[in-house]
Amino acid sequence: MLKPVATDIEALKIVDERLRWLSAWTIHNANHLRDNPDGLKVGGHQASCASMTAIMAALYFHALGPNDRVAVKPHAGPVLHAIHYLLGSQSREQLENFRGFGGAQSYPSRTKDKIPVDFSTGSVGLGVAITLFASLVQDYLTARGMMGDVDRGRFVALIGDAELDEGNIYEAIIEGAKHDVRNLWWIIDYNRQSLDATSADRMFERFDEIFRSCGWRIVELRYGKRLAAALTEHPALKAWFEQLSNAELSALHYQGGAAWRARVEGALGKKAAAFLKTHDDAALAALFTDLGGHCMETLVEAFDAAKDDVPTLFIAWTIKGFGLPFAGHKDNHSGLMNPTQMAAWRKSMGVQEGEEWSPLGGVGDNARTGVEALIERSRIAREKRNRAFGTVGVPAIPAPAGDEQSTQAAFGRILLDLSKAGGELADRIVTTSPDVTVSTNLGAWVNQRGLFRRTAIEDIFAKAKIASAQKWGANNNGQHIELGIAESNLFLMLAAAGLSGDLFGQRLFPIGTLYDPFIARGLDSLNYACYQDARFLLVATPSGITLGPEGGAHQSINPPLIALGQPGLRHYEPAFADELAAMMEEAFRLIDDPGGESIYLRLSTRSIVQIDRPDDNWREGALAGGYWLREPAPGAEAAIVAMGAVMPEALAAWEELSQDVPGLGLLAVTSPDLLHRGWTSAQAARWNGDRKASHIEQLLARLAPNAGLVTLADAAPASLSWLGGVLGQRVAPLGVEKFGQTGSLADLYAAYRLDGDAITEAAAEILLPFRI
Ligand SMILES: Cc1ncc(C[n+]2csc(CCOP(=O)(O)OP(=O)(O)O)c2C)c(N)n1
Ligand SMILES: [Mg+2]
Repeated sequence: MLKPVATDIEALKIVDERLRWLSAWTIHNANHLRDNPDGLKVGGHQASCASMTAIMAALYFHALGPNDRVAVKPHAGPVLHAIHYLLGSQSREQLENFRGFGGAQSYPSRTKDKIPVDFSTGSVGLGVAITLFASLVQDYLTARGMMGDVDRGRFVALIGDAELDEGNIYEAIIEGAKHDVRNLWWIIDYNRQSLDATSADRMFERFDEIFRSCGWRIVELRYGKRLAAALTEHPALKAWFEQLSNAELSALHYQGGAAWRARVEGALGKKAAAFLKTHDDAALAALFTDLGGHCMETLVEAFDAAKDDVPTLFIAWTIKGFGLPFAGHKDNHSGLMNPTQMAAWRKSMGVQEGEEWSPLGGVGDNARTGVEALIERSRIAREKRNRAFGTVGVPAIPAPAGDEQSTQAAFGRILLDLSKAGGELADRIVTTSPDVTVSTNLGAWVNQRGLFRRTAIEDIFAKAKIASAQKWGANNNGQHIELGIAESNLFLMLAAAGLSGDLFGQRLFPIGTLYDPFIARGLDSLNYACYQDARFLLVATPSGITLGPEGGAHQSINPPLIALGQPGLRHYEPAFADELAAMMEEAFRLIDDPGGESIYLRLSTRSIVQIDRPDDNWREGALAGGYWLREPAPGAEAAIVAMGAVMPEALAAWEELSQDVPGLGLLAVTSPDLLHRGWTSAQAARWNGDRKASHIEQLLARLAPNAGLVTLADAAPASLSWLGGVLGQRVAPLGVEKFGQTGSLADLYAAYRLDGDAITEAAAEILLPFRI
């Protein structure tokens, strides 16, 4: 029977036990009790959950305030659900459907879970780092007067120790140190086990040094109160205990009291006799498992003592699978308790069969009042302020004037014009770039709006009157957040700023710039940002072999294919400045729209002659993914289909070939991504009775059913070659399939078959098809 509740600590211990049980039961139910028609493993991580129930109880039922935000280690998701179940904000139905369709998700998900999830997690390391950037966004909003002190909170990451192998964590803390980031608690569940094995001993001694040198406070919670007292009393025992390797410790935790006894006896002999005499095997096991991360007094004390804003790394020693039969076993990561083991545990808690879901099952009457009071207080303490945020009007964005322009230069001009015009949108834009601010044409915007630093930094060059185009003083009113060269950080910054509406009740319009090929460097972080529906504008420039002399290492090939497969991110690739202006206007609307998405603009440094437009009819098509730049004759035999910076080659080839191919059309594709999505969703809708044709179907239906398409992109040809599948028309795809190299555009376009000759040959290929 559980003891009556004397203090909050006792109540917290009961909550800890309840969380351990409910998380394990949720996983057990999904794996052993629920129907499993597919016979597939359902899974769940009982050991990883048990490892941190005490830490999470101490946080959610004691330490967290209403503004604090938490990223929970992915495989502790069931504990978060159990917490909300106790708080009354999660239903039994959702728990029963854990890992089922529409049920509680395996890993905390902002968009799919029904409970409030501050940050989605799943790909280890990313949930940790986003908390740092969220704290930076909080500082930004506060400095700019968009947020009051009363709404500020702390950002907490609950981290598996093996997550610390992810390099993105170190990129983040380096960036955080530069920005003097604060209000972070990162809590390591130091169970010394990963998925495959026990973790390396030697490295752990170094992690604290790394963090310390980035300005963090380290709080090590190694021992619980009882174990600390016993080891202080027996220095020889302490010395022996502390030299045990991670693997030895884990093995002993698994083996239990008798094994501890044998090892202590073997190591210390007579010196340990008195100690061993006063502890039976069960007492020995209980004592040696009294690690800091399982000791409520230790946790509560540590959290209470760290209430200032210094970023703090807690290293909480724990046992993976604490309290479960496979505690400490190196293979326990996906270990599941069997029905017999679960039944024995249930009985030991005094829970009747059939009462397994009872939130406070087995908690005696005396204790119950105190626990219920604690839960109620925690519920109120966590109740969030209303963070509703409205929409921001997006003004029309005119195209910058100029007969010849590159899309990259036009991007800089548009931002500069927006800045000069002022208004709410301009004030809510925040730009960021991983050390390519100047080379992606953000310089003029930054000159206008300034760099953001919490503490002002003087522009020494300007003060010394040294001529420079970049006049970048930094202060707490600046709107550009400078990042070092770490693309993963760029995407995490965009993710955090792109969630500012939900997190802080203030919509920001984050714009991040980088070179197109280096998207790949931060790809999982970009996916992570999209996964949790953060909203931002990603401007990738320069792109393709059109970069010319700078060479192959900087020439991107496959980002349009990445975008084609990336949910939550809309790819636009303009050829002309007026298209770009329309796309930026649309991008801001999509960021602001609850049903919108993020946008990726693929731009170029190639200056091209702009097009004379008789009217605005192109605009709607350009925003939908494509439009006829040169109308085909009805039932035409062929069309050139081109995207982005190679449009001059397409236009020239169209002029030339039109003489021989009557009615030849030129289709400007502005978004293969949107065209593809429209095509597949129209097919799906037709089966639900909506007989509309998609945009690309309508465009291509203007041509003959057996017409041929020459597609042209400064990118992987597969970006456009799929267009042949829409109506079954033949395709000759031109694009880049080998790594780029240095050279003039004429040389490169000839070598990579993007020039007029290649287009003519491709046209011949479709008009005089090769027969096998
Ligand atoms: C980027 C990424 N790689 C691999 C995985 C698969 N994975 C999930 S948990 C895990 C090990 C976790 O160990 P640790 O962080 O120590 O957590 P514990 O379960 O011990 O608490 C791995 C490799 C993942 N989720 N994300
Ligand atoms: Mg671990």
